[in-house]
Amino acid sequence: MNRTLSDTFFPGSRSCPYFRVGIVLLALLCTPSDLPASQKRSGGGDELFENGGFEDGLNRWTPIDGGSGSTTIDVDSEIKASGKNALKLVRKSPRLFPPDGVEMKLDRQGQQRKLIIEYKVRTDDSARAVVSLVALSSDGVFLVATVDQPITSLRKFRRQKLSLAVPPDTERFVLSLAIQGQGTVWYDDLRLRRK
Ligand SMILES: [Ca+2]
Repeated sequence: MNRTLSDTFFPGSRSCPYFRVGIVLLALLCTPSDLPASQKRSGGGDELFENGGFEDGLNRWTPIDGGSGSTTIDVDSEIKASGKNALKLVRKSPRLFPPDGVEMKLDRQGQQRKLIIEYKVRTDDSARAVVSLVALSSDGVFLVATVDQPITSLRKFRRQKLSLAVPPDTERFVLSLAIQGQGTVWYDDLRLRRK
């Protein structure tokens, strides 16, 4: 069962009929409540996550529901891409599912048709880093999701990019930073760009 579910998480298996099932399961983990009143913006159409660099600890990030119960979620002031902190996820379970991590709920800002998420990630041991972005309607119905390639064996921070074509009736998004397998994953420098 785990093997089947884990396969659905690979973007390479988008043609697999189970992929959508995996995404729906992911969306079911995302609740549309407790949305922030606003997100901090920068100029030029760019939009920054508030606390996307974890300089303010875990503020605005919440644990993903339904995890393995084997993961410690904290900030790391020793290993980071920039600033004084990065997010550090330490997972003991070697199983891939259920994934652990944190998520942030974001209101849609304007009528952009595409969102680009940029982040930096580092991994250790056999842990896998998986980032996903889910679009939800105003009543919390799952619309679409994009999932980045699982990242492993990355001893230095690397910049990654993930984009999402935004359906017209999107009201909000859920961004998830997850860990699967045993080991450590660090995330830092998250940015959101609109197109
Ligand atoms: Ca940082």
